[in-house]
Amino acid sequence: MKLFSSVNDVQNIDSLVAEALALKQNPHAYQHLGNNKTLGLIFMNPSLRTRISTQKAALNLGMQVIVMNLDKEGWALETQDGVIMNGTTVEHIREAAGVLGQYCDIIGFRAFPGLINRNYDYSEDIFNKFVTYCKVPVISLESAIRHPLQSLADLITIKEIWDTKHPDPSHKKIPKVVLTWAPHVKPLPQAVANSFAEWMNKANVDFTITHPQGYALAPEFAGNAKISHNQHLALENADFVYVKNWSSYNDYGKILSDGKGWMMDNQKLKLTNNAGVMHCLPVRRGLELADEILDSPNSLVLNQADNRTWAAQAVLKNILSL
Ligand code: SN0
Repeated sequence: MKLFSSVNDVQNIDSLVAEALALKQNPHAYQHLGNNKTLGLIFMNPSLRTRISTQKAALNLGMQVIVMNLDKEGWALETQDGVIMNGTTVEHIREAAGVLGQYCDIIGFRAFPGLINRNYDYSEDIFNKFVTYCKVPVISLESAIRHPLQSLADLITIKEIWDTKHPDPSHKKIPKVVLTWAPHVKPLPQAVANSFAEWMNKANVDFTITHPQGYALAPEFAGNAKISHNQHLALENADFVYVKNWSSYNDYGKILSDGKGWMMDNQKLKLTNNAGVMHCLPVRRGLELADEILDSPNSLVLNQADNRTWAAQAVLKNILSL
């Protein structure tokens, strides 16, 4: 693997999940693989889990890690080609990425969408330019429209919990997974939801997406998922419920209503098969998800965050083994 930007960069998602779970059992088994190799983590937006878990994963593999919040600590970045840079931008992504690629063997890069121009965001312009100009393998730390390390950690979590609940290896049942839209006060990217859908559509699960009218994901991400505008019906017999807000794709980047009634709470949990409740974090308590769920054994948010390390380590291991 030379690029980890979406599920399409992975040959076999089941083997990658198995590899991550093996690393979780034996974190230091490959600590010489990363000797004398440098990982750069470059952020254009805030991060907690992605930054620390990827750093931890690299350290487990014996790598050196350099982290930079480029948006705050670097020169103002120009990403458009052919502009006369007589304004506020100081350095072009062609040079910035080119330079960073000389200092690092692998680079993780994060850039959120502007949520203003859909075609521009969905072209992944900034991420793709970074990949082109840095000339070393790149891991997406969340791009304008995808968050693949999160989705891999989510799939690891689902597999881990499902297998623990059904220890008999001959069990054939597949879990019902529901992605449910949640209210929010800020227009958020579709990235986490897009990626989760993209991974679930490839995984061996029964997958439903539920959201109010107007929040349909892009068709290439929704894929063959079952879609429902009735959250109660969608939640029936769910084994896993993934809670996430996203802004509208059709009315691009907009919040269409206050989303009243869509917060996941204990009342709705009763409709499910005692589901594990997931969220990528950071979560707005009492708005997206009720405290009573986050503070209950049904919450899997810390399991997911823990699995971020093993997701990142499996990906790094693959790139280092090139
Ligand atoms: C990001 C998102 O893509 O939804 C990162 C998730 C991993 N989340 C936010 O930006 C939350 C911001 C907020 O104000 O709650």
